[in-house]
Amino acid sequence: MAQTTRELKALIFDVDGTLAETERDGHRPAFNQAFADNGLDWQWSEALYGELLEVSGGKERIRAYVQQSQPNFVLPDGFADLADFIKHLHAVKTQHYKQFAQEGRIPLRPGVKRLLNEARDKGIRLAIATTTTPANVQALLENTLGAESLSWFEVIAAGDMVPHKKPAPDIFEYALAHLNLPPENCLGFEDTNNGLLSATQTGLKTIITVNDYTRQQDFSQATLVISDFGEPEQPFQVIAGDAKDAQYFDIALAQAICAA
Ligand code: XBP
Repeated sequence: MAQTTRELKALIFDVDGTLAETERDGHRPAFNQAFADNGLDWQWSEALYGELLEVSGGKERIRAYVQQSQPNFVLPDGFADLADFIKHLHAVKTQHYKQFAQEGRIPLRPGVKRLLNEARDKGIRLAIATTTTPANVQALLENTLGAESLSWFEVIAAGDMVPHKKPAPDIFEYALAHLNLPPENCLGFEDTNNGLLSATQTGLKTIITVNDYTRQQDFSQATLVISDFGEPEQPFQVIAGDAKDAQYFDIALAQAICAA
């Protein structure tokens, strides 16, 4: 069987916490607003939300919270069962998230726009592998990079497109299949241990950009752990791995990591 050359051909990005601080700036306040809209006194503090983030998927997160913290919850009238009510709550939450994105409340993280544009200039293909909903990805990209940016990504693998959410490998496998590329020609980008497990199970070398929710997590399987992608005038901090003296994450560094 021919040896696969480790030439970089595509970058596969997680969204929440990687492209933007969406958990802090978007999802958590959107969940709380949806709870209030539905007469629930549930308020997810930053600390509680940090714990709840162990559960991938907003609908799954709400269910885990009810089971763990709301033993006396009574299903409101008009809903067939808990799943039906959670689906309603999540749809309301998604509307609030989209509104926050439209209001410009969810900016991209440092270096993201620069890296995406450099990849496009150099013919490196782009994909997304995220647990959030396609609607949320569209709202974030449209309101930070413009409507045409959706076409930059050959595949936007998101949410319920796959049966098992992160840390299962399904969503990254879906992205690789639609790129029709082996993992050796791609790099994964994540911010959580769940996401790292998902990406690395497919064989992807994975770069972690940490944030306040994930800084203390186990990233021992990551190829490189950095504070963020950095900018020429705002160098990143290297937390683990070999950044080859780079001051910020660019395509040259990505190519060197892929080829190593
Ligand atoms: C992060 C998640 C998502 C978001 C909330 O996704 O686990 O569930 O927290 O979005 P990723 P939804 O890191 O894979 O981008 O409510 O739409 O699930």
